[in-house]
Amino acid sequence: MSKTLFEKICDREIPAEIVYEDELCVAFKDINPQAPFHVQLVPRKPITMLMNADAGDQALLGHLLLTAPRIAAAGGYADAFRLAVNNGAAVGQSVFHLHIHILAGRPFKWPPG
Ligand code: DGP
Repeated sequence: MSKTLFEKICDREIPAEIVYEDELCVAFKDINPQAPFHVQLVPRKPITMLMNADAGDQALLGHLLLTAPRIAAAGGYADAFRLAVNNGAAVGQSVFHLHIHILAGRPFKWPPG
């Protein structure tokens, strides 16, 4: 099966500004940032979307959620950041490899648009 775009970034086959990586995940700056700080945190495992994660991914998903705040803090945004996961094209998912948007550095509205 062909690699997803984000797998290629994880494997350094496509350039990206990687800000964090470990054995389970990679974080890199978004190519089209929607905030002064906009990083994608992706599991190395190419889960297409959150709906397709299963019980075997529990530790991985926990790891991602625990890692995201540390990435925000390393960027200087420990106190105020937003995490977002788009699940499905209808809500804006364009890359079908699970990713957590980490956004910070400007005011955010609620509810999101
Ligand atoms: P989503 O719409 O939720 O699937 O978010 C996909 C994000 O991925 C979007 O914010 C733009 C970003 N993105 C897409 N292609 C690339 C790329 O080649 N490099 C980087 N760094 N980010 C990308």
